[in-house]
Amino acid sequence: MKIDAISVFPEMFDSLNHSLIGKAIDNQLIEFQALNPREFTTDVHKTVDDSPYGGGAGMVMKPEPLGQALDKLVDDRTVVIFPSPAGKLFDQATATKLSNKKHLVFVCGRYEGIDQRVIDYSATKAETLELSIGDYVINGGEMASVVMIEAISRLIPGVIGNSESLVEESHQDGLVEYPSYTKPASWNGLDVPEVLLSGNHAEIAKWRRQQQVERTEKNRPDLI
Ligand code: JBK
Repeated sequence: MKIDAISVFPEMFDSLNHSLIGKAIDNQLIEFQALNPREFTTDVHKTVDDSPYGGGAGMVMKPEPLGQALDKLVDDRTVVIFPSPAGKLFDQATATKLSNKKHLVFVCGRYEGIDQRVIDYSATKAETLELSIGDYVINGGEMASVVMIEAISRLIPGVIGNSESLVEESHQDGLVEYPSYTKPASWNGLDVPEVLLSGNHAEIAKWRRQQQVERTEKNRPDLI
């Protein structure tokens, strides 16, 4: 898969060069590049933002540099993603769908957002999605893109070694994970649940499923 990001802070994507995703980039399972829209400015100050029409606080990202960056990267097989708190919620189902695509472009807004015409223009060229990673305020689309890229990349065959570790993990089956334990069996007066030491695999599976249901009911009733 090819993944591009358009961002005035391309260094914020350096974290992708570490860990499993970094290895997938090294192995050419994933090809990642970050492009700075300042490269497409023509004024001495390399201006990428301006004050909003209609007034209000903050600055809005100008359409021309982002539009030119899109022109350079996007074709009709690309999926363009605008991380935004105004977007649809990005979830595991979205990650799975996007992991089957050939080319993703993440367009990162800073400041108060992006001129709406950039999103409308993108939609004339390619499938275009506004996606939110959650209901909180961060300073731009970069870290939201990194989160989505990690969630998507790990679903690409070969990126994660053990396919079972993919299936077993949270949310794939609509419940949160069961609690995990390792040695020692007793630590600081806290004991590993007896059943996990029993060797009875049917009982262990039953206990884990019960734990998943209890934790989901307690912490994530919205999933039930
Ligand atoms: C948020 O994707 N998001 O959720 C997002 C992107 C950019 C700014 C934001 O505050 N929440």
